[in-house]
Amino acid sequence: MSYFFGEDKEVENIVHSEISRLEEGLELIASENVASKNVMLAQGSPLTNKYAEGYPSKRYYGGCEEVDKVENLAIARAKSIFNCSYANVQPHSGSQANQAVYSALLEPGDTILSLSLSDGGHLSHGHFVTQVGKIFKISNYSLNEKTELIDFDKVKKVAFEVKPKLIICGYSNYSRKIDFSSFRDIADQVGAYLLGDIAHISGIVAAAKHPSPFPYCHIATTTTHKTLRGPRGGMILSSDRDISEKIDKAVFPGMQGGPLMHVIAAKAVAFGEAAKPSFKEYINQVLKNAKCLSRCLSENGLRIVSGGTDNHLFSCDLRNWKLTGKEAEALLGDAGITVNKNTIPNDPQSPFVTSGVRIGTPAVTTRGMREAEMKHISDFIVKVLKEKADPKKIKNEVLELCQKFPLYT
Ligand code: DSN
Repeated sequence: MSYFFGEDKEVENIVHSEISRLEEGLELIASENVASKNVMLAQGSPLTNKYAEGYPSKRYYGGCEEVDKVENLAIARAKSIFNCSYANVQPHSGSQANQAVYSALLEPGDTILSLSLSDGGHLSHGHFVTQVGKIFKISNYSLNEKTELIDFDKVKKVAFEVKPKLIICGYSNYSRKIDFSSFRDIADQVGAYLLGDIAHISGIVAAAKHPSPFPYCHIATTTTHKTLRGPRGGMILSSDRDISEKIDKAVFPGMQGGPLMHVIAAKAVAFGEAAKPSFKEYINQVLKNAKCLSRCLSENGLRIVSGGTDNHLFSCDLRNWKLTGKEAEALLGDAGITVNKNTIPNDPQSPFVTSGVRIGTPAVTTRGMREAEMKHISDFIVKVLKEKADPKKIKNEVLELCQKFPLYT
């Protein structure tokens, strides 16, 4: 695929090099995907020029008739695929969507209860290095040490101790289904709101291959670019009218200025794609591929956190193979395989080193890869990380595989 920037060869060259990197390598970062050409065309459209502070029919600028239509379309499609009565499609990112929820529902000093970052939670769920961690009191629940699954006894115990105003479920590095109903039981017992951060799994929810956060969560947030395969951005969903009004005010004017109307157009395109039967088939294959790849690696002696996966990702404990996450990320990078280091539960290493890598199948599945290719990918990983083969040699084999699955034609 060729992009022409006319005069700006410097930027054009970088974009072309990035396209080559994507074409010639295996993208296994669980939070990344490959947006369609139609998503990119909408995102690259002249709608980038429009200021539209406010909401459809209630803007602070003239000339919003057309962008009103596209925002309304994105909202209608989002409500339909997630089966809820409210969507705010303006958040620029998942973290900003979460911050808008906190600002709408909480007062400074209120307590948020979330999964610790090291067990698979997310920075924006209140890590102490973030603004959220400074403004609110943060308490964490952790995974069950034996099963590495959500331990509802632990969640309940800590919820009763700290009496949170908000409980967050939904994670960055958790490979099992989320039992929203059990979280809601606990939230009701302590009088807390329940937020489902479905950033990672929203595509799987849209395809009805993971239980919906509704009606259990008061509110759900998501990014639009992970399994949902849209443009980079965020979104907030709910079916509670009082909450929705507060969220709208929290997003604008509370936190953000002008919405990115070109990105909202691209979100509308992605939501349209997610409603098609072909998207269900895609998500089905993402799940099959994640199961297959984790099983192949496990058969080669790699420990998979919690023993496997029910979604698009899984977390690998590299200690059996005497490697840190940082080392594994670099070695696989040299072989043209992109992963990210990630802490595992009770990780003895720092978050910058880690004992694990997280692996996800959304992007390679978009390329058309299936179980047969997952077996090849497992072999590449085993050769590089376990058998200590020269990554540069494996890179040729990776390239051969990638050339059979062109990304941009
Ligand atoms: N960075 C995203 C992820 O990789 O899960 C979350 O923000």
